[in-house]
Parts: sequence; structure tokens; C-alpha cells
Amino acid sequence: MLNEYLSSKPLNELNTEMLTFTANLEMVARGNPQIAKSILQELIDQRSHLKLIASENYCSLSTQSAMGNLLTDKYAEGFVGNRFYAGCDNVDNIEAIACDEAKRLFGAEHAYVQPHSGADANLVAFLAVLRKKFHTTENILNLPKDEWEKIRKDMGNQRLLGMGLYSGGHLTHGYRHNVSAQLFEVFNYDVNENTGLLEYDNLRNMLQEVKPLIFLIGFSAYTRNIDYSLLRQYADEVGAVMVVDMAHFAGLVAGGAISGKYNPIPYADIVTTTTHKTLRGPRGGMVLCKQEYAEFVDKGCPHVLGGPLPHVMAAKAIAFKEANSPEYKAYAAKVVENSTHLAATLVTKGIHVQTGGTDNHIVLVNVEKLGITGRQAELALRECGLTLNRNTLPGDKYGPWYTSGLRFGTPATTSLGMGKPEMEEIADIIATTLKSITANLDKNGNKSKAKYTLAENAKETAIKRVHSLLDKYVLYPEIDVEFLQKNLK
Ligand code: DSN
Repeated sequence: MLNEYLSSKPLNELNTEMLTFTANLEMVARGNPQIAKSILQELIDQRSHLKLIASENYCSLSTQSAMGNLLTDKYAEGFVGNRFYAGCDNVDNIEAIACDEAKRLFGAEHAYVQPHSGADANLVAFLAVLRKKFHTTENILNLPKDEWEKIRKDMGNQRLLGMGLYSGGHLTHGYRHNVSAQLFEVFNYDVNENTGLLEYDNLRNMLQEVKPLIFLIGFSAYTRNIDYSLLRQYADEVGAVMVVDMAHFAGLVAGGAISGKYNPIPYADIVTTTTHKTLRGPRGGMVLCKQEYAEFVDKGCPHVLGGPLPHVMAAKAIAFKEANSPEYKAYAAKVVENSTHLAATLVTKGIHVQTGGTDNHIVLVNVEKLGITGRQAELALRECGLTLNRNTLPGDKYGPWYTSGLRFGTPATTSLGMGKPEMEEIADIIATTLKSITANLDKNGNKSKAKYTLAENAKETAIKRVHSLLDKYVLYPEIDVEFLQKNLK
């Protein structure tokens, strides 16, 4: 395949992106051709569907290249300059660069770039808070067993106050089946079911009542800015440690689209995030914190995590540097402009948008009002060429499998270069498709929560419109997919 590409045109007309992708795919195919085929098919699928999943994006080919190499072979448990393995000089270098880039990008006092995911980053943060609270000057390993048992029990009695799952909180914020609910005595706060908004007075009352060790703020499905300056005051009133999970909106903070009192970094003790959502880096996590938490956070590996992923830390360093640029600043502003416009257009087309709009990259839609479930809407839209996910809404009567809602996001379409006119077209495709779905009836005349029928021609028309948009905004345009399809054996 590589040879065919090299001989397909004069040397000065070959492009680095296509060359790299082709060489990489050929090496993968040598190892297992079926995997190479799936990679190529994924590119084809992503090119032919509108990516509206709020937590997904397209990272740069440089970021991707940093992950596909020998760095994956290295064990480096510990952290920069303090490893449990020999030969970590280069990993030290890579991790230090990634940490410096992260600190510079976010104006954070300390950065820890090892977490493999946002869930891991949260666990690292939780243990750091517990360890700091129960810190003893003695080496914990040397404590007599009964003293350690007592500390361990006290740790397990701590309270965590986090946002409820149906209000937009994440599973790791104390959902009853998640490990976070086994580590802590969990209390949840919720949004107002009618407005969909957080109510600061209620939150303050709950803090006063619960007096948690950890006050956890952050979400995977909430569309409004949160005043972290105010919440810092409330946390201080009860001596709570303020942890913010900014996994979803980290890229908007990095690019300055979320700033001032809505930027959690100056106010929170610890901020956790993923690196692959709005931030547009490799799949992974990170913890940013005040200096007083640094020594506890840095023990994430081995206390919580297994060996770090040096190749992913290298990719993080690249993505953070990319995000520290004027282009990225413009991108972050555009993500919000696009989602605001998408939400506003959906409203004009009679679609119920939670909270009436959005301040960030997420748009939440209630489809129960159209007589269908989130599951039916998600499946039907995917059939029509739009990829997104169903989502629970406050007080959801259908629960987390079927749901009443849909979650849309603009990070990926904005990365492709789309703007307001395209958001109008997307909103129209969504609204038209949603209105053309009818829930099937079972033999007793009850509405199915999963099966549905699309009105005649709805699918064909939507796909045509999606493709006409995507033809103008091609994912990784330097990569010649047809050539690869023809030549991948
Ligand atoms: N799966 C992520 C999201 O979609 O929001 C959260 O973990």
C-alpha cells in the first residue's frame, strides 16, 4: 500500500499526512489485517456521519502519531524524578513537558497528567483529599495494623456531595453502583425539575446540612455556566474541599470561552478533567490542583493507577501546546457560538431545549414531549447519518436506558470548520427527523420504548442533506480514503 502511494505521484506532491497514515495502516495490517480494516472503516464511518456527541472531538494527526510508537513499551510507575523502574529519563522528560504545558495552558499551580481517563482522575483526586486529611507524619506503611485500620475506617465515613445523575452529574460523582459511592457516604444535589437549573440557595442549604468533606461540582449534561466563585464561598462556610470535574468544558476554559467566575481553576482546590472532549487531545485524564495537594495527587500511581501511558502523555503535551494558540481560542469561542445557535434554531422549530438554550458546547433536548424516547430518537437519527447520544433528564420517567432526552454537542462539527449556517441546517435536519418518528405499538396497543417507524423518505432525505454538509467539511481531508480502500489487502 505504501509503495503504491509512493509511486502514485511525483515525490513533491506526496503529503505527510497521507504518507504517515498509509505507512501506519500498512504496519497495522502486517500485524492483523482485520484491525487495519476496522481503522479504515472507522474513518469512513466518521466521515459519513455528523458527529454530534458532546464528549467527542477530532484530535490532530500529530497527537495521534505521538501515541503510535515505542513509548508504549515503557514502565514508569511513580512520577517525574521518582520512579520505581530504571531507564525512565525520556518518560521523565515527556511527563515534565506535558505538566508544564498543562500548567501554562490553565494557569494551574500543579498538574498531574497520568490518569488514563476522567474516572481515574476523579479517583486520584478523591484519594488525595482523603490522604491529605488523614495525613500522618509517620510513614503510613509503618503504622501498627490497628492504627491503620482506624484511619481506613474514618476515611470510609467521609461525606461527598455531588450532582445527581439525572441532573447531569457523572457516574463517578457518587452514583450508587459506582466505586465513588463505596468510598464515601454520598449525598446528591439536583437541578430544579421545571427549569433544569441549579439553584444556588438550595445548594448552600444542602452544604450546611451535609457538611461534606468533598463538595464535587461538574457534569456531563448541564448547559449553563456555574459560578465557582460563589460556590467557593459556600464550600468555605462548611470547610469542604472543593473539587471540580471540568471534563466536558476543559477546552472552553483553555480557550477562554469560559472565564472569570465561571472558570473553576482559581477557585477549586482540585480540578479533574479528561483530555479528549472539548480539549481535543488524546483519550485520557488529568488532575490540576493547588500546591498543597500536589504531593498527594502525585501518588496517583501507584496508589490508584497502574503504570502511566508514556505515549499518551506525549500526545497530551502536543494537544496542550495546540490549545495554547490563537487558533484554538477562536475555536473555543466558535464551539459556544455554534451550540447557542443550534439550540436557538431548534427552539424556533418547536423542539423543547432544556433551560431554553446553552452557555457551553452542550444542547439538551426533551423528546418525550414528541411522544418518543431518547433511545428511539438516537437510533433513528443515527440511521439518518447523525451520531449523538440519548440522555436522562431531571426526573426522567424512562430511566437511563430509554431516557427522555438527547444530548447534542458542537466540539466536533466546529473542529471540521462548520459555523452558524451549518448549525441551522443541522437543526432543521434534527427537527424534521424527530418529527417523523412514530413509536411502534405492541399487540396490546402499548407504545414501544425502542421500536419506531420513520415517515416515508425521511431517512433518504436526511442522509442526502447530511452528506451534502459533510462533503464540504471533510475529516482529515489530506487522507485519500478511496486510495486506501483500493489498496488495503
Ligand atoms: N462518557 C462521557 C460523556 O459522554 O459525557 C462521560 O464519561
